Amino acid sequence: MFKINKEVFIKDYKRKFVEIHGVPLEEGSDIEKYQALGILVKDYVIDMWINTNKRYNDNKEKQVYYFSMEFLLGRLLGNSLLNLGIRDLCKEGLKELNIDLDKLEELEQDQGLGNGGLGRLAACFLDSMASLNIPGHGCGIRYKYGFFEQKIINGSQVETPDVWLRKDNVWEIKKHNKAEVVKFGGEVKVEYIDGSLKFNHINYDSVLATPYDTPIVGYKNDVINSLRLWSAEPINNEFDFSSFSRGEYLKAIEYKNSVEAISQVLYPEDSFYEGKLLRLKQQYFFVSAGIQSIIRHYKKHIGDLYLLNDRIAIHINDTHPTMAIPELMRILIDEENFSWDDAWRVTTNTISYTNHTILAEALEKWEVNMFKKLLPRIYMIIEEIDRRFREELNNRYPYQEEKIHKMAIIEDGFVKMAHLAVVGSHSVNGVAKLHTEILKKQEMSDFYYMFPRKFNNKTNGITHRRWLIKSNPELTKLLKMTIGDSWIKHPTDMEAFKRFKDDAVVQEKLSEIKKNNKERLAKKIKEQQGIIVDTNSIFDVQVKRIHAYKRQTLNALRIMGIYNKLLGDPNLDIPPRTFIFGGKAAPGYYLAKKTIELINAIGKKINNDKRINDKLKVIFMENYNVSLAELIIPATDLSEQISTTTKEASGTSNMKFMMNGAVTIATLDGANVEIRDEVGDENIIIFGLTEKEVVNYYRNGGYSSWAVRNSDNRLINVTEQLVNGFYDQDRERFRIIYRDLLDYNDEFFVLKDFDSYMNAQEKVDELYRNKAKWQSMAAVNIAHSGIFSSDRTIQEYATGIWGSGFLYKNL
Ligand code: 26Q
Repeated sequence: MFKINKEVFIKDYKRKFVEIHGVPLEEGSDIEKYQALGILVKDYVIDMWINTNKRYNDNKEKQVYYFSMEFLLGRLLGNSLLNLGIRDLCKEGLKELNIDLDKLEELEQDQGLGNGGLGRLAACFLDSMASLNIPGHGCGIRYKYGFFEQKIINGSQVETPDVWLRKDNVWEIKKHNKAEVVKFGGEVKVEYIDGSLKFNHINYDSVLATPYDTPIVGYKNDVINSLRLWSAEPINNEFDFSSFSRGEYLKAIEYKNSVEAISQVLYPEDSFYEGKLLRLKQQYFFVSAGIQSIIRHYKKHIGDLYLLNDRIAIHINDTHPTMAIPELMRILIDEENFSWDDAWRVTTNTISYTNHTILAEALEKWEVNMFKKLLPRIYMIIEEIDRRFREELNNRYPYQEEKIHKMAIIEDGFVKMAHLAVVGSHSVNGVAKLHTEILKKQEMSDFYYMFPRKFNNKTNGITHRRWLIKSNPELTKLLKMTIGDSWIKHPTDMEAFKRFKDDAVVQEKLSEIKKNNKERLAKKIKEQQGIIVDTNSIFDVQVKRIHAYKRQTLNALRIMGIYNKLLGDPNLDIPPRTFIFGGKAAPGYYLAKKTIELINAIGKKINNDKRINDKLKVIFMENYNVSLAELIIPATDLSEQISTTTKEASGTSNMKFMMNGAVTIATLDGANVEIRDEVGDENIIIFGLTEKEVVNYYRNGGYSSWAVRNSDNRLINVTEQLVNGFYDQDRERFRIIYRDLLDYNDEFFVLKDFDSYMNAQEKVDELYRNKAKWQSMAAVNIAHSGIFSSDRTIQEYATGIWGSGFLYKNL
């Protein structure tokens, strides 16, 4: 294991500081101190990084490549130090130099190259692969601008660009010599040479893909894996002088801009697909660069491409990287002279696919004409995959035209990426039990009946190193004191903590820790918004992307309902609550943006209403991101997981909250089901429509949101308050929410679940009043959270899908 002592660290740090800044440490600014520390850590890591790669090559271990359009890493300094096992030592060393490590860590910009759950999952997986000694690397795009920053101005979301590279990124290394060329456009000339067809791609435009590698540090095991992110550059980084001489100066600049546009910005939509050409370019750009570099490395170190799937696994994070399938086919056939059948065998056995959503509006399909023009050779290959697949379907289901249309890859002028991903891979997994069942029995049932053995479940997880050890040091200490530290390597050992659930001393300690974490958050709220919140109140939190299916509106109507009740009876005896929201709306998602406005309007009214004696406070935290999550989650008493049943594939914040001792109020959706199974009905509060009821309504109708509203006075009041000037003089401001709930019959059953949700919240009040009961629930949640470590998830992927994590020396 990496070893260093404090004295050496201090010496190294001082030298590094002077070396890069050219001034004495005492004269340096905090940001310079942060940079010096980051660069020093990277120095420490470099030899291990080289050794790790050498070992992988020498032992010919099976390599996993995790392809994802998004990696939501957050900050790296603290977690790298933690995983190297030197964080405490550095903290002490820096203290001797009068430097506060926590403060330096907070200066790091979040690396926010992702939208939400899917991108953060990729980041947790990288941490777990490295920590479990699994040779697994990320492959993605180095967006110049990550996920936008959110400002709240007059209660509305305003987007500003995330200029995360303004200061140097100390973690990445640019690898000029590992650049790849990616080809767009042009035509394919087919020739018949020596008895076989040759495909010649001509007149294409070239783009240079240059990789930047970031070290992913394993937990105290000397393993350093890589995250490789590709940046798009013009082939000739200088201006093309031949263009100048022809007087085509503007063309040269246009070319440069159009190339750089490819890795310019992350698309901020997370559940709504739009068939934009630039998005398609992004997808092929990083997939092609990634596959080419994998094959180049493979040929150099291993050689026999017919054994590719024994030595490497390629995983695609949702359908966004599905072009890995035709791209690998292209290289094997066009460049390595494979027969179609051999190429298909190797490709399908190499690639595996995870589905993260069943929302119809999120399914990717690309217009054939656009696709063909941008990627003519890739399109030809997909056409051939489709032709052969249809042949198979014809044999299996003769004369069942409708079924064949439904299942085909190219249909109605579109390429359906999910169909390509299922047909071209050997494994298809969902991200929680219920989600996988829905995929098998409903959304993908035709495919499931055809390829039953491809389908499997891998319930999501989160890295306990970031989401517990790093973000909640006091709870970590309590766990170590009570049950030792074996859980750090074996998270399910946390179950031993259950023994202490009714221990008065431990309960007292749990409540003290929660209180301290709430104070930390309260301080931030005061700084951000100037609002003082009561840390004895229930911190009731819903943080996630703003989306109709996640039902922030249900939460908002609930708060309006409680407020009305309090106005009717100001002496009503209820525990005070602080409602905390956070999350970004896609810039083009009007209803979601209005939801943010509504929450802020409710806050403005309630927070300033003296009549209710500060019993309620509503806070919308600006710019929710990974770092803010690390602050909010440990301070939460009540975790809101209230999506319409069947809509949330898994959810992962639900796991982070329970691991930090929050109690969950939830519908039986996504991984909430498994959380309930773990902690038992007594330790979670479940409400709302069941899966069967929801499916029944969607299939057979029978729901009238007007009827539900008219039968409940609370609902009549709160819906009217949306449009009668109660929360804003402008009565039209929230009209769209009103109409969505009533005139459009409330697609996500907000009104239907209102009563059950209100009752569940009353139960929360009752439970919270009983301090012992509440802390015992918290303890049980913590104790059962180990199973939701992404170490467990990755172990399952490795053994069940990738066949990695053991040596291939003897092959
Ligand atoms: C697709 C095409 C064009 C533009 C954007 C997109 C796009 C981008 C991001 C579509 C979807 C996403 C992200 C989806 C996502 O985050 N899904 C979440 O994945 C989590 C990890 O599995 C689950 O826990 C959540 O339930 C699921 O919503």
